[in-house]
Amino acid sequence: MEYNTAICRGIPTSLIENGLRLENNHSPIDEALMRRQHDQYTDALKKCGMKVIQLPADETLPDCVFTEDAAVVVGKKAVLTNQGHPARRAEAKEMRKALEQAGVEVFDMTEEPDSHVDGGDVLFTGSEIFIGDSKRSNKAGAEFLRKSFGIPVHQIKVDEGLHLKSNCSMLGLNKIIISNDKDGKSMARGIIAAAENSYTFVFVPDIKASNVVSFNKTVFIPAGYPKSREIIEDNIAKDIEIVELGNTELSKVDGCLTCCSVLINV
Ligand code: CIR
Repeated sequence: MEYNTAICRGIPTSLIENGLRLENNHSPIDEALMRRQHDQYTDALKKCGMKVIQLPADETLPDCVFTEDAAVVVGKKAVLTNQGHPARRAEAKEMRKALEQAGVEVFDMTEEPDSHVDGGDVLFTGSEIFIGDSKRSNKAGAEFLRKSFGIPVHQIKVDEGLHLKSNCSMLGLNKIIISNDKDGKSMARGIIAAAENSYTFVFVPDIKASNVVSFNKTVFIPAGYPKSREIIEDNIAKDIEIVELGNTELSKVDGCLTCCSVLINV
C-alpha cells in the first residue's frame, strides 16, 4: 500500500522498568541499543521519503512508543482507539493531535468505554479488516471499526500471543505473511473462513519475522532471521527493497516492527 506519513513517538525511560510484558518475557533491555534501533527505524522511514510526525515521549506512559496501538487508519479516516490495557489509554491524547495534524477525519472510540481495540490487532488488507479477538480487542471495538470505516471487519481468535499481528502482517497486495506455527496456522484458517477476498499466505519459520512493514516499494523486516528473509525475497517483486532493522530490544516488551508507526496517506 502507498503511504507518505508516519506517526512515531519517543521512548520514555520508564519503558525499561514499567513496560507491559507477556508473562514469559523477562529479558533486561539494553537502553542504548534500544534507542539506536528506534532511531534507525525512524531514519529508515525518512530515507524512504516518509514525513515522520514525531510525538514526544511521556514518562507516565511507558508503552507510548508503540503508536500503532493508539490509532487505526483507513484512507482518510482514523479511529482513535480505546486501548485494551487501562495503563495505555491516555496515549490517545497526543495521538489525537497527531491525527488532526496529519489531516485525517477522527472517530473517537475513547468515548465508548466498553469498546476496546489495540491497533496491533488490526490487519487492514486494503479492502477489509481482520481484527484479533484477543486480550486487548473485543467485539464492540470491532463493531466500532466497522461503523467508522464502512468496510467488512472480521474477528480472528488470538490464542497465545499479544496481538493478531504478533503472528502476521501484509507483505503485499492480498498477500499475508504469517508464522508457520500452531498460532499462525490457526489464524490463517480463521482468515480464510471469514475473508471476502482471497489471499495468498507466505508462511515463515520465525514468529518475529512474520511482522513486517510493507509500504510503497519497501519492506522493513526484523534483522537476524535469514531463513525467513529468503522466503520473503522469493515472495516479493524484484523492485521491492528489503530493509533489515534490529528490533531485539523493543521485542523484549513485545513490540514488533509495525508497532512503532501509524502509516497514513494524506
Ligand atoms: C504492550 O503490552 O502493550 C506493549 N508492551 C507492547 C505493544 C506492542 N504493540 C503492537 O504489537 N502493536
